[in-house]
Amino acid sequence: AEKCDLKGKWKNELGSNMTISETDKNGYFLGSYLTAVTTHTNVEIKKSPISGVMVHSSQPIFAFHVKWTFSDSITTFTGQCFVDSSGERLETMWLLKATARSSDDNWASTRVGSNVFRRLI
Ligand code: B9F
Repeated sequence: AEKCDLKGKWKNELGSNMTISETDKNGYFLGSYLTAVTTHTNVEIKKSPISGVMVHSSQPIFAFHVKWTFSDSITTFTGQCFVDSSGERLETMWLLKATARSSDDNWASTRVGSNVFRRLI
């Protein structure tokens, strides 16, 4: 299979966009994320910073987190880059932790899901 490179611009099935920078020699990278969706009303979506790490290989695994700048919440993503005839694809799963008002409310503060990203040319 062809090599998968995390660096560049990606879009997922929700329409969210992210840009990932060059990874350093240890696999660490930075980036920015613009989500297409939020369930918050009356908040302006802003670009939010990404920090992550990948394991160098032809179809690399990776993990990164997004610290949302417009809400008190963090999403972590883990996934793998695959290459097929239609190009590179990031298959991910995510956990979104919102700030709970109290420990009693904490049970409801984590969401889980999956996203597939395609490279933007
Ligand atoms: O909407 C989220 C949020 C957190 C606290 C108030 C609003 C922030 C944006 C999350 C975007 C997610 C999706 N976008 C994407 O590309 S990250 C995983 C998905 N992939 C409402 C209250 C608590 C959570 C939502 Fe909130």
